[in-house]
Formats: sequence, structure tokens, C-alpha cells
Amino acid sequence: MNVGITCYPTYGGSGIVATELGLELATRGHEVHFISYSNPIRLDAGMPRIHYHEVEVSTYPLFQYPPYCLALASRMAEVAESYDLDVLHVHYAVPHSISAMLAQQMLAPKRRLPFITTLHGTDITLVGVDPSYFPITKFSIERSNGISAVSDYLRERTVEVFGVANEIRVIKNFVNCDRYKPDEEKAGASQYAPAGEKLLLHLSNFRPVKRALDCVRILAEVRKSTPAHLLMAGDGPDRGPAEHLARELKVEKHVSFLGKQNHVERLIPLAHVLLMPSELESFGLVALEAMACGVVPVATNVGGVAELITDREDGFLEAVGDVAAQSARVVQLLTDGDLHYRMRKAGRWNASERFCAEKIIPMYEKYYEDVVKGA
Ligand code: GMT
Repeated sequence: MNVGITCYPTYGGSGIVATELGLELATRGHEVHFISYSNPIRLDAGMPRIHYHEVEVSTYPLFQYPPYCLALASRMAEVAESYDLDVLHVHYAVPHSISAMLAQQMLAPKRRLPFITTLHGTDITLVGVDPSYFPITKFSIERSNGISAVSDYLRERTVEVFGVANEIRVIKNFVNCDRYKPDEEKAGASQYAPAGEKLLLHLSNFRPVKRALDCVRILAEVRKSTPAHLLMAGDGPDRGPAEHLARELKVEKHVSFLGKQNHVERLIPLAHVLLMPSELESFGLVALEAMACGVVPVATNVGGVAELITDREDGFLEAVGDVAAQSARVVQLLTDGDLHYRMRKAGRWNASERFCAEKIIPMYEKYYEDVVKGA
């Protein structure tokens, strides 16, 4: 099939899922056309069957806000015609599905261009519920030829908040278990912790919803009894405050702020524990990537996280903001080798049995076939 994919190309779960999906589809023989304002992260140009079409947004003194949504719609229509696209798959409802709808209307009746919108989380739980975006988000869901959500939680939330009647298929996040795999030696860990302390890892876009500051608090608490070093990977609004807090709690020597990382599959396996203290996660992709790498997640019991992590079996789920409980779980994992071994094996098994790319990608392929047939 010829598939067009649009996503936010920056750091964030929706862009990562879209990019990894495109790469998997190309490996399976599909022609994949990314349409976005810059090359998505994790997308290595030059791969067979992967194409990238940049959306240029011209500015004009009259435009205080350049109309990206319109430039994107024009580019989508152009690419669909030139490359004979069968389907458009947009990730994150706002504004991508509105652009897709416009592109569809521009091409009709000469060409049929069905589109699927994948809901990832904040497009519904934060942006979509904002009064200025609510009506357009609802409209875009109703007008999509197919809608998917990354967890049962997100599907239920979407129905509850927007009262939409269309089918929403749940297609959960996936991981490539050949690239994301354990590193038993963890030899690279010594560059961060030369004294041999075990590594805790937090990886996010440092938006307030991720509660990155809790990670610093957890590290400070853990270090009262157990040596540990914290890696903070990624960047965003809460990075500065987290650095400040590390100095305030006098643990700055034990925290490394790494900034944005392009090859997280090399970084994640170095850690023992992943910290995901989020306020909300519709799924929690980073926890899945960690589990595939044999890294045990200590996370919060929010949104769709329990659809991935089984508390006390392959990770721990605690209440949002309960730094004491999360710290105690980390100490348990760092000091009880048998427990850590059992949980990391269970996590890897869960990732590869339920969420590996080979199991999930066919669900997207089937959805493409269904919307192309008009089912
Ligand atoms: O939270 C992020 O990293 C960004 C956000 C997005 O939409 O770009 O991620 C969401 O999508 C991920 C991939 O489907 C999910 O695994 C995350 O749980 C979800 N984030 C939230 O719901 C806060």
C-alpha cells in the first residue's frame, strides 16, 4: 500500500509511534510518505520505501499565526495525487485530522482519500478538552474514516468526553523487541556512575504532566539508604526547575541531565529502574520500551498504564505524587537482586508477547484495508 503519515516530528510519544510505525510498514513492503514540517526524530533518511515531504509554511506580515493547518492540507493533497496514496494516517487529532479532511475534500470526487486518526493522549485529555479546541476535536473524530486509540482507557475517555458514536479501535503502543533488548553487561553505565552505583532513568519531554521533579525527589530519598545515580534524558519546560531542585536537595552530583537523545535503545538498557511518575499517561510508551530492555518501571497508576504494567509482577504502580512509596519501591529493586531479576524477566516477556511490533503492526494494516474498502 501507499501510506501517508503525518505526525508532530518533535520529541513526544505520538511522533515516536508514528515514526516507528512508518519504519515497520516500510520493512513489510509498504511505501511510506511522511508529510510534516520537519524530518521526524528517529527517522533515518535514505531507508528503502521511506519518503519525506516537507510542509513549508510561508510567513506574511499579515499572518500573526502562519496557517500551518492549510499548508499541511495542500501538501497532503499534492502528495496523495503524485504518489497515489491509498490512505492517510494522522497522529494526534489537532490539527492533523482537520488537514486530512480538507485534503480529502480537495481531491473529491476525482480521487478517494480515506484517513485514519490515531488518538494518543494529550490530544484528548488536555488539548481536546480545552474549550477552544473541543468542538473541532469532536468534529475531526466524527469525520475521520477510522479512529484508533492507544489504550482502552483513552477510548473510554474519548467516548465519555466527546460523546462520539463512531467505532474507535484500540491499537496499543508497540516496541521493536529486536532493537529494544536487554544489555546484561551494562558496560556503558560506568561513564555515568564510575563508582558502580545503579542507574535510575527518566525519559520524557519534561512537560508538567510528566512530573520530572518527582524523579529528583525520589533520587534524593533513595540515596539516604542506597547508592544510585539518576539519568534525566530529554528536554522541556521542567528541565530547568528539575536542575534547580537537584542543587537545592544537594544531589546534583548524582543526577546527569542528558538532553534530547536520538538512540534511546542504547541508553535505556543501561538502567536498572525506569521512573515514570506521570500525572497522566494514556499508555506510557517509555515504560514499554524499558520493559523490552529488561528495565523495571516504577510508575504511577494512572490512565492506561495498568493495561501495560501489572503491579508487583513486571513493575510497580503507586499513587501520583507519592514520592515515599515510589522511593521505597526503587530501594527494593536496587537491593533485592532476585526480585529485580524476576520482574525484569516478566517485563521482557510481557513486552515481547503482547506488544512487539509483529503483533501490533498487522492491526494497523488491517485497519488500512478496512478504510480503503470503505468498511
Ligand atoms: O506524553 C508524551 O510523551 C507525548 C504524548 C503525545 O501525544 O505526543 O504521548 C502520548 O502518546 C504516547 C504514544 O501513544 C503514549 O504512550 C503516552 O502515554 C501519551 N502521553 C500522555 O497521555 C501524557
